[in-house]
Amino acid sequence: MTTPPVAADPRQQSLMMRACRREPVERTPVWLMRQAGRYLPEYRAIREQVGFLELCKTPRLSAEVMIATVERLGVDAAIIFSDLLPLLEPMGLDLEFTAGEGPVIHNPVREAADVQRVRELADVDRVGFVMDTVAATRAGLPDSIPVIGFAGAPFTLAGYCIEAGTSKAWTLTKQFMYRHEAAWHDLLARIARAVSRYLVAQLDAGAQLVQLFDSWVGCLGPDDYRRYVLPHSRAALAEAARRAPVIHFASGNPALLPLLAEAGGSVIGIDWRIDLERGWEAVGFERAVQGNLDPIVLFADRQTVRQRTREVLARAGGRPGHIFNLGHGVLPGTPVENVLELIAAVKEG
Ligand code: 1CP
Repeated sequence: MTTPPVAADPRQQSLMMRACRREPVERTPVWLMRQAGRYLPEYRAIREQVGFLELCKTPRLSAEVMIATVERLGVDAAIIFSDLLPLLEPMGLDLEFTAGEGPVIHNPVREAADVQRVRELADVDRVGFVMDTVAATRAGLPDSIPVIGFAGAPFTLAGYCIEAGTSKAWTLTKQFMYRHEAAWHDLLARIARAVSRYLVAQLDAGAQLVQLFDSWVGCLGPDDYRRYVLPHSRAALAEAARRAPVIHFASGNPALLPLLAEAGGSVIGIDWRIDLERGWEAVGFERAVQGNLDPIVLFADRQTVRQRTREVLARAGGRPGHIFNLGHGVLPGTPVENVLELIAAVKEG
């Protein structure tokens, strides 16, 4: 497939794509991590009919969920409706989403030798449903709305493989990392190669950009990030970054921001634990940034939501290259009217 030059391609001229390239925009683009999910009654209604993994594996429904969300919220980008974890299935991990408890992996990686049974993806056919979701989502939206593909970062995916699910402190993951350094690097290299292929396949299927989620890497300090994680995140991103903008997001530790930028990404995601201006300074003003309202602010009254939204915009200081988002995903139970208030406030500037 030949790609038209940026200036001639209407899909490259949206607010979001121009902000990724740090071009001037009429107003700040806005979308929200986890913008489709359990806080939306329409989504809960669909989930009463189908299980979560089944929904992910039904591209027509997944596309419908995200298209309806984009239309309802009036956001400037559509992340595909999928999840970080289905990629682990063709890699040999036995994944289940249990009601209420979230993801469970029935054959976790616990000993160094277990890494040998983690297969890197030779091709992406077994997650072809994700590429079909990208194509169906793209087909259902106007050129002004870019479609974002995504994957979990090597650390975050390794964390799920080792813990057998989610965790608060990622203690087993860190124990594995410190005790079995060679096997750790082997595991992350396998995951990084799979993620790289997966991101490129989503771009080939029609996504305009991709986001790498390192949701839980904030449990590490900067020296450990550099030693145990950075080379693998860099490997996961490099090929996609040659073709399209990449958003590199991590949560939990602002001290990692300069290292995230070093690993790669034309846009760096910033959480609320640092103010946006200082976070941007740490990333470097030559890159775009995405963030960073605390998602729990959305549980306050509408006036507070509006005021805190304006404060984030003020911290961006009118520099080119700010994409408004939360510092992490929308939480279940968030009042929908406050999400709409936030979006209206960003659009009013
Ligand atoms: O219906 C349900 O009960 C499932 C809830 C749900 C949903 C709606 C899960 C389970 N995943 C998703 C969708 C999802 N996940 C999207 C699609 C877009 C959207 O919702 O708008 C995306 C981009 C993700 C990415 C994702 N999955 C992340 C990264 C973002 C973040 O929040 O850091 C992570 C960590 C996951 C893992 C995951 N998926 C689901 C659960 C319960 C979990 C575990 C979370 C944890 O470890 O605590």
